[in-house]
Amino acid sequence: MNRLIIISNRVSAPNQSGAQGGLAVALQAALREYRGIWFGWSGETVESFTGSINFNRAEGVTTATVDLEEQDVDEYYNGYANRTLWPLFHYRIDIAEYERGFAGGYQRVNDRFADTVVPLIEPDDTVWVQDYHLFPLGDALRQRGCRNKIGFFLHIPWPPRRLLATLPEAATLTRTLFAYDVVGFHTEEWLDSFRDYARNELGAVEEEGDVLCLDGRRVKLVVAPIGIDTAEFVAAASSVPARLAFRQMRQSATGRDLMVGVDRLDYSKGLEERFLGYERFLNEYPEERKEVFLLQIAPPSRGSVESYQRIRTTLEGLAGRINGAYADVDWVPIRYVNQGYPRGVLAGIYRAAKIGLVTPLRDGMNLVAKEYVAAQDPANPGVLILSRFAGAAAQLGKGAVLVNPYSAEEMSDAIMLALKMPLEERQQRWQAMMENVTAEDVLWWRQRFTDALEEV
Ligand code: GDG
Repeated sequence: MNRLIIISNRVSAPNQSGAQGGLAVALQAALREYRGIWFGWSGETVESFTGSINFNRAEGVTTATVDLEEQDVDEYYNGYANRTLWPLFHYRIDIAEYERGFAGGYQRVNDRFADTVVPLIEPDDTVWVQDYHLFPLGDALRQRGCRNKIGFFLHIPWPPRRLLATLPEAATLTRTLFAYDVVGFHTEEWLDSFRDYARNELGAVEEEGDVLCLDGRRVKLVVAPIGIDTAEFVAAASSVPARLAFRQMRQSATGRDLMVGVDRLDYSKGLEERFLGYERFLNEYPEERKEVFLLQIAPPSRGSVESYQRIRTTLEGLAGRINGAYADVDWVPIRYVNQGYPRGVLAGIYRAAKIGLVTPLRDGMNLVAKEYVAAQDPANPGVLILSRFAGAAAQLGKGAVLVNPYSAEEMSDAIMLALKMPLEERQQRWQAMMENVTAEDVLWWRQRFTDALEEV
């Protein structure tokens, strides 16, 4: 394969030790294998947009970043991406905000990205655009004469047709995806929803081999579930920081079972419902109460968006209420932590946890589920409790205890089941999940997508 040009909203420095989005971690691993460039926003703002590029090379990855104007960030990032598309694509039309100003800023930034990146693209390069911030970028590149192969991967769900129809720009936005050669999704379900919209609302026609055709443009659809860098994570789980964290957790648990949740502080992750499910468990099984506690790590994200400030306040209240109602002098049910930790430390904490709680209300994939599996001790693995509504359930459904996160009762039952699960069953379930996490890792994902792109 020739050079790979990856374009995403943000570019983050390799091996950054703090909290990182799943996408950042996956792309760094993928890019290390290829010659290529990772292009995107620096995270910085300037008075007026210049399009000047800042190049950097570290750990085998070349990054190229641009600064945006404050208005760009307000309308494109905080606005259209985080206040319009993110809630809508996670089925939350009740909090999605539809404003023309956001849509205008979104298109402007996509055009700016296209103007800036076009001179970097050589004729043999393959271009791979990432995620919902950049739906129209392929179209903008085509308008500037780019004839390269261009692929697009969506990291979040594609919502059902009738929900998407509430977005004023739904048709235009979906139409722009036909500028790509290949469009990828984590699951069959998200792909089906896209196809359903394109066929029924736009009149796209299906051709053999998951190809959709609209106004003479053809796009191939692929399911490519993202994985983690499994070998790296398994190694991280026995690194020195992991072993220290493991020991520290076990000591502070004083013989009790640890349940762990690790999520960006986001309403899609079902944190409120998780706390309520746990509260239900505490209520239903008083004799089990002090046998277990929940460590919830939730680094804040998107703090300038109001719905994120709200969820933060709600969770603080809920954690306080539950701890207030149930805590004793020698035990607190929830340790609620609003900061990020280095990956090695996370891996050690996962390994120390008898239960991994991954219960989003809706999630494109969810990498924490896979990291939890990869970090386990094969001789004594923990149990993954996983939401049916995470993309990861399609791959890990055989080994995980699947739950409906909207039901506190189901969550409570699942916690009880996991706590009492015999070693042999835990090992069998873990084995099934680990086989998947090993075989379908991040490099497999990249290969599956780029192969599809090569073939068209
Ligand atoms: C989007 C989609 C899809 C979290 N806290 C810390 C930390 N993290 C890392 C985790 C994991 C990543 O962040 C989160 O990834 P997820 O996949 O769970 O979720 P999103 O950020 O919402 O990612 C999602 C993903 O894109 C990829 O396609 O799976 O569905 O929503 O890697 O470990 N990392 C560190 N410290 C923390 O405190 N170092």
